[in-house]
Amino acid sequence: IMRKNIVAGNWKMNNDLKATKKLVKKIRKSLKKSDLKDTRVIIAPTFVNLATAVKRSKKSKLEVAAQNMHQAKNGAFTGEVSAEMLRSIGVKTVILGHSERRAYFGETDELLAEKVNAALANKLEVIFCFGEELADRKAGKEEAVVESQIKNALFHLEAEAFKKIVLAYEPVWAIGTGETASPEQAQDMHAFIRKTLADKYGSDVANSVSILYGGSVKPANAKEIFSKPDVDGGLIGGAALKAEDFSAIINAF
Ligand code: G2H
Repeated sequence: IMRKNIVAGNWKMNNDLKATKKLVKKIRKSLKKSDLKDTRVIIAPTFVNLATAVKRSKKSKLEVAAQNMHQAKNGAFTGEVSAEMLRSIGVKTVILGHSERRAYFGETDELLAEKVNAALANKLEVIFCFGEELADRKAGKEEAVVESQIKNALFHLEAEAFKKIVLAYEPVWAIGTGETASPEQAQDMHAFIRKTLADKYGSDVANSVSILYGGSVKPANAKEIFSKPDVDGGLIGGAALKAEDFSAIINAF
């Protein structure tokens, strides 16, 4: 398999400047000690601390991503940040479509398609998040929901674009709730996602895209989840805020 394992920490709205510096330092230290050849490690601090995080991760394995961005090139969009701005401070990856963006900030598949286009046009890699809600799963509609989220936001792209796309399956019912999808539930959905990709773009593309699982991943469950063949890593929220937990998860591969 040619795809990479990825562990990405989504810090959400946590860590001020001082805490950012401290956590970056601790993560760098623990990365030095661990022997990770094939795992990419990414952190996503808040916008205000991105430049600091980029500077302080130089000459290390640690990569820095943004949690969001605006779809427009520039202009009268008070409070927003563009792909070009991220790029200009050395950010190479952006998380798009997180369920919190969808739920609290009204992000739709259509908007996300525009954001994906803007990110790719600026040579940013996209970690694209999606996942069903509890009611969808109870109704047996989880695959249909996930399929439509992926199709609506990504299937206008050429196959080539998937070199810059990482998928993150995050069942909403497992986010920050302490509830995790079972490794089997994650594997089943990841296999379905890969098949959906293969049907549209062929198996080479499908097999080269990393699919991360997100939702209450912690040191205690990471190993079993990551051991599944179609799970290529995790998007970690709460457990990414503690260097010890984050590095335990990284080393679960
Ligand atoms: C899902 C995840 C990170 P947590 O939001 O994106 O957060 O691990 O806290 O469930």
